[in-house]
Amino acid sequence: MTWRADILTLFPEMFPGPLGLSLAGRGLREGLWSLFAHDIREHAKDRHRSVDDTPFGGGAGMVLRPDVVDAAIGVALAEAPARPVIYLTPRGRLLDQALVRELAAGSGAVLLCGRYEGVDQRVIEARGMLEISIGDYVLSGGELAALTLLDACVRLLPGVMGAAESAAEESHGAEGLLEYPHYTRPAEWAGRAVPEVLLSGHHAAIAAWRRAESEKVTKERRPDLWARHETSRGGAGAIAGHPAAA
Ligand code: 6GU
Repeated sequence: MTWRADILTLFPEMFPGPLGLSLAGRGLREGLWSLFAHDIREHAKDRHRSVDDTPFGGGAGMVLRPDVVDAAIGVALAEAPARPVIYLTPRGRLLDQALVRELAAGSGAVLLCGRYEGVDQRVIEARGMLEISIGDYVLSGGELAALTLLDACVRLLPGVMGAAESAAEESHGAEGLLEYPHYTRPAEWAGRAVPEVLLSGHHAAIAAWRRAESEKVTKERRPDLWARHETSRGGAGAIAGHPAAA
């Protein structure tokens, strides 16, 4: 079976969007993964097709109804049940490469994109949703977050990227370090030379220089990643322990 994503959204026209281009798009056309965008509004119960309502307790904005969202999830899961249901929200746990690897290693995901103020808490709990955020800033909806998460997962699927890129992901990403800087021709440009060692043809020296550059930039820019790199390798599974992983 191919890795399958079902998106639940009020804006299905946003998909596949950028994922229809480049390597992800080619993989999609070749059947290496599949994507189905569902309009949440198709699961509205009333003749006004309402999907949201005002929040109990008052306040601004609208909340997606649990019955409508639950029906949409039911239809999506029926196609391939053994998948996590992910709710994209700035309240979620931060997406990182370890979680991306776990999701890519599974059979796919159902991705719920919120709009308005959010989704009724009861359906989040009833469906055992995994709540995920892509960073500490606020987007106007979960759609761009879903596209981001999918891009990160799909590039890890077998056959989507060339062998060279796959190998790079293994050696770099798995180490938890930032990448070393890259250079190409011309060897001198605007009075700036390429680091001498890269022109030496000395493969061990080049590897050592790149490693040192990776460590330097990680220490400087991301002390949090550096600390994690130093203390642990891998660690507990990112999804393990979550009800949706069962
Ligand atoms: Cl997943 N959704 C929204 N609306 N904003 C976000 C986000 C998600 N992650 C970061 N900001």
